[in-house]
Amino acid sequence: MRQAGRLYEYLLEGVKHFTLIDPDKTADPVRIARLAVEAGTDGILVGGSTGVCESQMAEVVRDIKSVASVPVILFPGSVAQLTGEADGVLFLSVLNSLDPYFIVGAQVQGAVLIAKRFKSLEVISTAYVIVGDGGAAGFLSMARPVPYERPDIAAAYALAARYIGFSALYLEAGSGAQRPVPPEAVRAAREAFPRVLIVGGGIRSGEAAYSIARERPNVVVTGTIAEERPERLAEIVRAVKAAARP
Ligand code: 1GP
Repeated sequence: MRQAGRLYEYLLEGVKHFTLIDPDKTADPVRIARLAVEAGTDGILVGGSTGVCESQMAEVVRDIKSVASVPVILFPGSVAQLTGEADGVLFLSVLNSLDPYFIVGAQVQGAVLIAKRFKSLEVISTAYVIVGDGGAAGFLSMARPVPYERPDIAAAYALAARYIGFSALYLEAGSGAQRPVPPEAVRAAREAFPRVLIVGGGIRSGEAAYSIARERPNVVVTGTIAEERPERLAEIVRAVKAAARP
């Protein structure tokens, strides 16, 4: 079930690099947004697992949009991270959570907010699957992560996401993960899921980004590196684009 929205069409084209900005971890979101756009990033995700409320999200997204020429998309860690200031929202369901709240409970609350207050947001229904380390996202959403060495299980989740009808699938190793999602798991998910595939968590080098982008997900996400080693961002973006060439 593809969405016809402009943002969704944009996500579907080729292999892109997106930068995650977590307002709780970033002292200066505008600086990171500028840096990311200069490095050639194709979009900005805004969100985090903890410590961000609606008014802060609205302000941060507005500030980022004032300097970024690329789409800005909400990546909410909770219902409190919704705002109408962004171009769209990854409407996440943590498919491998053990707690129904993270599969559908938060979504019921968020859906009403979007319908009543944030109608302009393009909603991208996204199966969020935690892999390996999982980081804070995995821990807080009570996920049972897909083991790093089991691409077959990643593929099973991808198939389930496809048959349920999600428009996107996000394979998440967790922000700051020791290891990213293995390319084998990305390949298996790519074969099973023909819509928008997003991969992120623990990508810290051009080499790692390249080996993931070779499997042709639609979006490769990095967050932490822009904070810790901003000089590496351009190399990572270049690697994603190089891998995307036929
Ligand atoms: C987290 O996938 C993103 O949701 C980015 O992770 O901060 O490790 O780059 P990193």
